[in-house]
Amino acid sequence: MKAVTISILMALCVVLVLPAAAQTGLEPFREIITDYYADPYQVNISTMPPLSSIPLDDPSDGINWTIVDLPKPCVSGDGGKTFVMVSRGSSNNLLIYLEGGGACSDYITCKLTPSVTTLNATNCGYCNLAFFGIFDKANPLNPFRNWTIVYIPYSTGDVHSGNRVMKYYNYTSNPNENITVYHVGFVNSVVTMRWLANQSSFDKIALAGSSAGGYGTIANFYAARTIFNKSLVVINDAGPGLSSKVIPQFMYETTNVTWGYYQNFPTPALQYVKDGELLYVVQYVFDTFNNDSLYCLYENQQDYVIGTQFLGYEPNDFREVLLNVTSEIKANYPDNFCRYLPLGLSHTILASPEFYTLTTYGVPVYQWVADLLNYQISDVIAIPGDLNGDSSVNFDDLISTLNLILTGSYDINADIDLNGLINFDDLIGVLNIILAGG
Ligand SMILES: [Ca+2]
Ligand SMILES: [Ca+2]
Repeated sequence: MKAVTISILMALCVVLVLPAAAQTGLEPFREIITDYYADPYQVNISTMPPLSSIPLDDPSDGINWTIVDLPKPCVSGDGGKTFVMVSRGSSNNLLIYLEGGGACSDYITCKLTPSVTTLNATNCGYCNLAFFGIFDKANPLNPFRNWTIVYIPYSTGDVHSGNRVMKYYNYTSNPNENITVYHVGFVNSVVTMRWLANQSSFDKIALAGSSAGGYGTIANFYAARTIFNKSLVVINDAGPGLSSKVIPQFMYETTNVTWGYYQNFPTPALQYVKDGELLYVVQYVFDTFNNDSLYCLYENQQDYVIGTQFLGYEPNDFREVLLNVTSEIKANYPDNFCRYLPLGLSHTILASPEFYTLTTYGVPVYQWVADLLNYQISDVIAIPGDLNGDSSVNFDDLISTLNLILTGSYDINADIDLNGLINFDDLIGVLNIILAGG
């Protein structure tokens, strides 16, 4: 399956080194239809129902969603109507969740996976999809059990950041084939947040998102902090805010133009971007609001979907960039920025059952999140070969690896070659780490 993916990506790259496809984009195969789609702060929200009219959701029987339509000009990526889902909780706390689901910035990437630009909603929205992980309200371990949860579906291909309408032409065969995409995720999310802020003053506010929704937390952090006018906790689930250096569709220069997100940030915010890495922008929010909010990232260090499929890195090269960028932000804002970085090729966790089972060095993910909501932050970063979490790789870890082999057990921190099993190769791998200085 990996080989297939890589060959698809290689095919894309071959196509994209055609002379017309300069690094700045695919002009003339891209056309801006509407430069700035809508000012989300001017959209009339008075047609939306009062939050208090939405039934209180009893958590004991699981989550029950209520659909709330977003007013025009909010639209899905194909121009159709769009909505949010609400589960109203008994506490006065609010979680806003940004759904994931890929990204696109040209004909190929938008057309090949229609779900990127189309809301695939059943008559109950996503109610039959979103009930694992943080949406499993029946689970007593769920830190959001009694919270009001607002789920913002994703179909705009723009990681919830955009405010632009684009037309993309088929540059591989028939240029008369084209697709129009409403990259207006930022309009939808800001309208949703304005509606909520207009309802009530909440005690605690959290903004979270998975994958594309994780990237979306970067684009919406400043807006959320401004609209609610109070501190908040942001949990970015596997949307590390890094850009590709080799895949033209997902380079910073490309997405900034096709989604037009630069229009949605205050001008000084994007001056924080370094080397095309958007994650640095969270520092602007810390600086602007006296470090009163938290921004924390969950991400697998070799996340195959983000690191390899979208950004084009070898897994361990992605790991290096991820650690470099996040360590710099951590050094700058030790009390506001934190990370939970397991080893492995996996992707998201917030909407998965693994939210309750994955543990790194004795810290379960759900506990790490629960602590964040109480403004207690911690960095949990797995080190290859360090099985006991003492931040060094030494003889104890070698013995532990040997024990794993003898008992047929598994620990990803000992799986040096990430092949899903612990064997002699990993023992040599741990030994080499020790010999290299631990
Ligand atoms: Ca150790
Ligand atoms: Ca192995």
